[in-house]
Amino acid sequence: MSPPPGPIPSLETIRALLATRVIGATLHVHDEVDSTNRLAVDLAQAGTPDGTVVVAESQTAGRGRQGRQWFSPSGGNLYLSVILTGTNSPGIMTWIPLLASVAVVRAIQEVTGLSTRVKWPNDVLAYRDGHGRKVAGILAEATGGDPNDIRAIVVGIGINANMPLESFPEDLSPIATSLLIETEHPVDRIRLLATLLLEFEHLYAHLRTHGTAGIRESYLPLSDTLGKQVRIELVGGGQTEGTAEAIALDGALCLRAGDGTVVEIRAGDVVHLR
Ligand code: BT5
Repeated sequence: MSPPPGPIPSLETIRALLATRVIGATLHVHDEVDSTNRLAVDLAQAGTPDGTVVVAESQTAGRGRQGRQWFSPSGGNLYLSVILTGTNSPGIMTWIPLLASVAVVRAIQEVTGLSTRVKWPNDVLAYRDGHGRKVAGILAEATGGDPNDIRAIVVGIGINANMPLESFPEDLSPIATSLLIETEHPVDRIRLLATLLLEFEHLYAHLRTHGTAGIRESYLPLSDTLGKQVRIELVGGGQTEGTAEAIALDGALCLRAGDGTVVEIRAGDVVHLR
């Protein structure tokens, strides 16, 4: 495998490759930050325009969901946050990470040819030898505090692009992977970024014009969870098991329990059982 390419290119180089009109029209590129999401939340609160993007070469405190961490070394991955201020309808929050996961799957497919799938709600997995390994993670956060009065949504995306296996910490190497590991070729990160933002822009425009139905339609064939027997580890403790049967109109996962009842899950961690 080739060594990962060098540091993230300049703002001008990235801008020259972007074909988007809204997403990335305002662009911040940093070498090292604590978290692009943290920075993006601050920018959103200061009134940055819809579609502002923050990109960093590395993060010292990359965030996952529920206070978890995102391993974010320098040397060839993508860490970015997109700030959305143009949609604040109640219930939209569940769809934004799903939209982002569709954009990630499409961009990876287009740039590397690798097919990936989505573990509900938004873990992007690459499959090899019957095992799915996480190649990208998404974290959507709302600003404003009140779920009925969302001012902005910050969508953080981390993609392991050119990270070799030996760079993963021990606890991640069995469950995580990178595009380099899966395809055995280094990926042009900036092309990946530009493609991702373009896919994101198309889906976002569609969402704003036509609502969530189209996003749901795009998401369903990419879901690796539907039809599977799963265990859901619920936010705040507890767990439930059943068959992942459908995605509800608001993006919730519908789970059919052993007794035939259907439960709708809006937040939790899915473990695929079979
Ligand atoms: C996520 O959380 O998957 C959301 C990750 C979002 C990261 C982006 S990077 C840019 C932006 N700025 C931020 O600060 N964050 C966003 P969750 O589903 O909770 O998964 C976290 C779990 O994934 C961890 O507990 C580890 O098990 C695993 N993990 C951590 N780093 C990883 C990595 N680089 N690759 C694959 N898995 C990882």
